Amino acid sequence: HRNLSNSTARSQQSIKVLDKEHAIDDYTNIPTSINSRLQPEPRLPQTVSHPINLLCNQIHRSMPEFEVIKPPSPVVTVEDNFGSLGFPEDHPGRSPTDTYYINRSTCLRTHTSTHEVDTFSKGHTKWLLTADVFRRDEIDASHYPIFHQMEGACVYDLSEYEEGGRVKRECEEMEQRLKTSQIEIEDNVDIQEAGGYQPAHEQDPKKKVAAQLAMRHLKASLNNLVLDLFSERHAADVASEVAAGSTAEPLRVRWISASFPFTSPSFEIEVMFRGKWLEILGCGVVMERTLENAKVTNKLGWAFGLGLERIAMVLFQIPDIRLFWSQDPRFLSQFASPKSSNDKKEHESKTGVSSAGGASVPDKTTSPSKLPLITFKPYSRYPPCYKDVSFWLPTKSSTSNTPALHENDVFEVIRDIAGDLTEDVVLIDDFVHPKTQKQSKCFRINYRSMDRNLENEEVNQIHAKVTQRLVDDLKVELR
Ligand code: FA5
Ligand code: MG
Repeated sequence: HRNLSNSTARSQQSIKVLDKEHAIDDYTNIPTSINSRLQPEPRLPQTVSHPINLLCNQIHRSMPEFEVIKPPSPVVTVEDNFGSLGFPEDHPGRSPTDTYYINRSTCLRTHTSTHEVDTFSKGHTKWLLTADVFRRDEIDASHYPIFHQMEGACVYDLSEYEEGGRVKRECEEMEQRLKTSQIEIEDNVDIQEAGGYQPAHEQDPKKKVAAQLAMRHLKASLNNLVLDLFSERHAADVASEVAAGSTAEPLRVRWISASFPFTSPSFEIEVMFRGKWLEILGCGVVMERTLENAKVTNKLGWAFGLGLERIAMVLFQIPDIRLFWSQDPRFLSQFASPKSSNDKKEHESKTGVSSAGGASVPDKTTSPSKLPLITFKPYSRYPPCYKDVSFWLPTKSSTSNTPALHENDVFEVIRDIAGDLTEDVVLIDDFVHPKTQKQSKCFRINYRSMDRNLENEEVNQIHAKVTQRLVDDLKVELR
């Protein structure tokens, strides 16, 4: 079921990824649009004043005891990405509909957890690692095929979990700070629903107590990180809500139960953003099996994986994930100055001089080691251009029980051709013909550039290419 939408690679035996030739097989599915954007190291976290860079720096400052690990290449073994973390063979994340495979044994990392076993096995016990990750996924304002995660993990000796030990002391300190915080963090998670404590912990009473304390330490640590990142933003939003006519909504944060093959219990944190819950991270108590794979014994701890774009979207009020890749100075310049935009406004009204246009105002009050309270101001929204495509799905072969077509395959074709010109894609109609049993789907594509106006003629040409490729590669029958 190879859906290799890369015609150059299809006629060859190998594919070149980051200057290295790799044999291809029936799993190979890396399109040119992704391959051409691979970097040995992720670029955005290193770009000074880029919102991802500002956010990373703040997290590093907020967690000073954590050692910062350099990101390895995004090309990883399937074993490191899934196997060593305990993903079962039939886990949906492993499917080529969800993951970019170079071949059956090599893929692009789908998360930074890929490097957990290796980092622990090198002896690191408290660390942060930021990298670009890659997923075949839906197309909308909060999903992008390349995004950035920061993995964080820490393990302590079992003895440190004992009564009077450092873990409990740290929990109490962190919880004290949370008590006085303005942000209310909802947490009604049922531990059993979150996977409970793994059997290895349950059997040994000492380990069970340690695992319970690790969970408490994890929650206090991440809630403190949430405070460090969002409390100023929250205070500003509350203040502007008090001022008449503002629509800013004070921050809402909640914990929910989750499931990962390498942590138990497992959780996710969501933040209310523009009327919807937005998932910003996954985390949990590290399973003993993961640590054993890293040859770490007599230690226990927790790990998390942050979705950096999602957090930056909430923090800076960035409405669309595509903007992180924009080269438009109207985007980048808004983050370039150490002055916050609120200060800027004040400056303008006092002096009558506008500091817009990227010119930075010398700043004496704000220390450069503080996260600037910037609210992104959308410079302009160009009109959307909606195009529908309706087709009959290829009929399922009687020998296979896999669906004839996965939605991610459709999204990939659209992304490969239209790139950042697609804002979102929605399935608007889906039905089975009562007589022929054939399945029909209709997708509505919203073509809109972040930076310029699209001419109807240009969109028509792109849409025609998308349609042709759906026919050629996915064997659909247009209606
Ligand atoms: C993971 O990737 C786990 N590795 C996280 C983890 C680490 C759990 C350590 C336990 C211990 P998840 O698939 O939920 O989990 O992704 C983590 C975050 O990445 C999400 O919460 C979300 O903020 C972000 N994310 C996921 N998919 C996308 C996407 N297509 N575009 C942008 N951000 C995304
Ligand atoms: Mg998730």
